[in-house]
Amino acid sequence: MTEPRRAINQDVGNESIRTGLSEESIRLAFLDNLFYVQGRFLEVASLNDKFKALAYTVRDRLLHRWVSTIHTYQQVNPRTVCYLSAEYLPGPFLGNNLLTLGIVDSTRRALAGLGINLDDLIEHEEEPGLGNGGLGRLAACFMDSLATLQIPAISYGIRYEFGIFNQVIKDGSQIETTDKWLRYGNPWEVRRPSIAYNVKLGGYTEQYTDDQGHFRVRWLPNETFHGVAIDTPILGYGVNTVNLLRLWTTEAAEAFDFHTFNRGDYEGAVVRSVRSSTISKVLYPNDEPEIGKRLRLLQQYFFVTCSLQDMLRIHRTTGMSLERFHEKFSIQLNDTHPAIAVAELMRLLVDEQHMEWDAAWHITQSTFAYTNHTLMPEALEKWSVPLFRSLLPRHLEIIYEINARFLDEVRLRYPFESGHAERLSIIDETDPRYVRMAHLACVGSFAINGVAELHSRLLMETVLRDFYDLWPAKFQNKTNGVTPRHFMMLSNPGLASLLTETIGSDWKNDLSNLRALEQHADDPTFQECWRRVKRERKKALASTIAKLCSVSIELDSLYDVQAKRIHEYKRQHLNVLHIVTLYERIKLNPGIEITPRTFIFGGKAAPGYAMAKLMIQLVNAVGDVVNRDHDVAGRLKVVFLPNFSVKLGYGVYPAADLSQQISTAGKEASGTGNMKFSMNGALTIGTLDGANVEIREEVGAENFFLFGLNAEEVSRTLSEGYRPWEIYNGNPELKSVIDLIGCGFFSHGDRGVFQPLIDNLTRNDPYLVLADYAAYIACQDLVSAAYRDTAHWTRMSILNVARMGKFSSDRTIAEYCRDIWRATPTPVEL
Ligand code: NBG
Repeated sequence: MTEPRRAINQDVGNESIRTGLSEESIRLAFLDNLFYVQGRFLEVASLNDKFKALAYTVRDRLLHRWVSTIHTYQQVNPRTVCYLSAEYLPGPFLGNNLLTLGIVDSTRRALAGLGINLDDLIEHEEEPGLGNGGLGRLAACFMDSLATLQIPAISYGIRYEFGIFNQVIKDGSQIETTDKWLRYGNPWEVRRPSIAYNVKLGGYTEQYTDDQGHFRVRWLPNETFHGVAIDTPILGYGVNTVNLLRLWTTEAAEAFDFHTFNRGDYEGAVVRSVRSSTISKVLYPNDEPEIGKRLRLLQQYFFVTCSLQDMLRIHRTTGMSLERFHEKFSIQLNDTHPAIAVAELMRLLVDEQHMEWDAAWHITQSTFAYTNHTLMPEALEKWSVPLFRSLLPRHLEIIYEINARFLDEVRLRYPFESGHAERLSIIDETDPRYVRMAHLACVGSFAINGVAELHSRLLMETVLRDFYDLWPAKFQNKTNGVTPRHFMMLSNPGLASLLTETIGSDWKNDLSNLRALEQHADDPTFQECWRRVKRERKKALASTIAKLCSVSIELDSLYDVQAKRIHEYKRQHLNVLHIVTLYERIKLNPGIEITPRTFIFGGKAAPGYAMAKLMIQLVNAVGDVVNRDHDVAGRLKVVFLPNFSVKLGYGVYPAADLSQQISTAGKEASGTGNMKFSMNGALTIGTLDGANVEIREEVGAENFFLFGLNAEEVSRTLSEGYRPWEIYNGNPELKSVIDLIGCGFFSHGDRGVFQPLIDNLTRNDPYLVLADYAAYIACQDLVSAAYRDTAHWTRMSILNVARMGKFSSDRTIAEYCRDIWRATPTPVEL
């Protein structure tokens, strides 16, 4: 048996094995944790035991930096950013924490000495799927950048027991299964039972006069439970700053009701405790929110009140007066999910801290800033007034009061126009009435931003136009970014070392330094290395695909990838129309010269979104026929990667040759996958939508495949009475493609399966798939031709990477700090 040595006070040379970074310290710490935490010795340890022992070993090193961070903050009392987000998608932690600590190699050697392969342990980790897509992943990139830029920050959210569902593909269709990410425990988190807050629900309010004769309101809820903090340390790259991801979980305030219990109603006694513990149970799997789900409003209120109470507690420890709350904290609302915070902070200040309304409102309006992430009208959250009143009666009163004062201001501003008050009101006065969360967020915030230039402009011109007219100075743009640590260094180590060998390592903390690559873009030797890196990643993805989809793909084919949530506006069906177009061309003309392509799809459909699920079925149905057809063998393959996740993404982005960013112009707020692909040397085929516009500006029009209507043309086309039926009839190639799908060719002769999709495209087509079809096909033909000129393609690929500096989330966070949060770096010494 391998003898573990006791850790505490155990030194190796002059290192403690709890904190040391040398190979020997890590090896001993690993054995120690395996024995004393997992209760195992090496010979009988399972893969999970080893993974956990290593995770604890790494976490020890994080905790050490965490304590130093807290000490520093206690001394300096810095301004702190609080990010409120209902979703986080951090990906697996092990690989990233090793990278940020700079101990990948020493750990690899330490484990190798024990006969363990580090990659097996990294691969074993299940990621927390606490988000749906771009919004949650953006929050995770921001955490990485905040810590790396040494900005004091707390990210608040919900620790869902079940995250985003697992997607299984059965007979070509999506089946959802439960995500049990906590099944084997989560070694990264630290539960804080002493950091817990009361959460009230329902009931009614009561007015009273206090001892000093002040008018007050109290809320008498009919239910109370607890939110408990569960913390995960987030270490910055190359620095000692450890920020906090603080997620709340529910607990019944009393384990069960003893009164009921003593009456002999044992079951009734536990019911209440069961009910409240369901609040943080499960993530809503819609990437655009749906209206009116009671549990969802509960979740939002739950995490918001715990977070605000926590900030008030921290604020008290600083000794600052309550009036200076907004000097200590800047709170960012990640979309409208946490917008109830505006009313909740007012309630805490006015009802519980007995502050005057005006003073409280000043603090509230100086604290919050709001980021909008979508223009889709159906995604603008609203809650029916009756539902709202039944759960949060006091908040409804507060919102009415905020609204009354706000509308007085509006009427003063527009004395002769009544329409403004109605349009701006926080309450939508239809029957039943609704609380408009975006309006609450706008009124309660000092800054409002979109996530890409085009999106911010469209916000000001359309959805939030009246607010923009009223308060133009509140509006800003903050173009999204992604972290190069996760999406280059961690996921594409081969590329990272090539970059470092070629231009030094300064790019890791300042991505604009990648510009230095430009001078190598035409160098044949460098190009050769570049292609070798890409080929390695393509090979790795091919083996993943072989494993997950049982399809073998050609390494030399063009990997044409679309990985993102499945949605009509993202237009995965446009992609499919192109595939079928190529397929038909080959069938009609078997000798035709075609650039071999592998079409790779990934992404989940919301379980209740029938059309999106049908799109998945279509991809698989087409793949099923194409992949078996000998006429196209070696030229076309179509695969759908099941259960796309951050972890799978790490394998996909670096392997892509072509990145599909083909949403209807004006619909995709920003996109962030577009950045991850381009940063890894994929070229983009895309519309002028979201951040595509800026990516194209940066990499150069000649290194980007642009097609399709722009946002203005899209709205003009729709307003002039769009007739997709005429386009279908006017384009023989398109007609034949749609007819091939419609006649059951891809569905074993069943004409019914895809009919809803075809009807939608030919009769309605709200996302202008047919309007953009011809331009898309022509552009894809250019892509095919370009891919055959290897040297030129490689040059474009290099230039894409060289010019992606703007899209580091470090740049985004630096802008938020400068223009919104007024936060500055606070370095931490060990
Ligand atoms: C998404 C947008 C994306 C954007 C991310 C991050 C929502 C509500 N919005 O385009 O669809 O990149 O937010 O900003 O999830």
